[in-house]
Amino acid sequence: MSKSIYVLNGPNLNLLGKREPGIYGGQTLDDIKASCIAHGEKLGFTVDFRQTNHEGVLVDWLHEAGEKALGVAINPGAYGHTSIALHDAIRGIGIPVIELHLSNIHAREEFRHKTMTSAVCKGVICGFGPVSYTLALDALAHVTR
Ligand code: CA2
Repeated sequence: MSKSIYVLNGPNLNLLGKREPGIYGGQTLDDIKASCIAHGEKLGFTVDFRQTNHEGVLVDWLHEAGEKALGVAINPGAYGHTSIALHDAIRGIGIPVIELHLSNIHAREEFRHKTMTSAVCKGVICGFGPVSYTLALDALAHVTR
C-alpha cells in the first residue's frame, strides 16, 4: 500500500502571506508546503501538496487520491461552505479525509460556521494557523495505523 498523502488546497489559498496576514498569518503556501513535506517524512508519508482555484479540479484530485493515496488532508477554502460536489467526492473515495482550516471558522462570520464537507470527513481541525496542516497529518497517521 502506498504511503502517499495528498494535501489539497482550495481557492485563494495561493494568496496566503501576501494579503490579510491578520487573519491567516504571514506564512505563504510554499512555507506550509515545506513544513508538510518535512512533517510527513517524520511520519513516514510522502506528501503530495497541491492548490487550485477550481472546484472541479479538487473533485478530480480527490478521485485520484482514492486510487493512489492512503489519505487526504484538505483545506477546501470557501468551497467547503458551498460545495455538494466536494461532499459527494469525499464520500465516494473510500479513504480517510481530514478537513482543515487555518482560522477558527466558528469564531468568524456565521456563513463560515457550517461546511458541506465536514460530515463526510473523518474529522475536522481548525483555528491553529499553519499548524492545522501538521495536526491534520498527525490525525491521518492516527487513523491509518
Ligand atoms: O481558515 C481557512 O483556512 C479557510 O478555509 C480560508 C478560506 C475561507 O474562505 C474559509 O472560510 C476558511 C479563505 C482562503 C483565502 O485566503 C486568503 C489569504 C490571503 C488573502 C485573501 C484570502
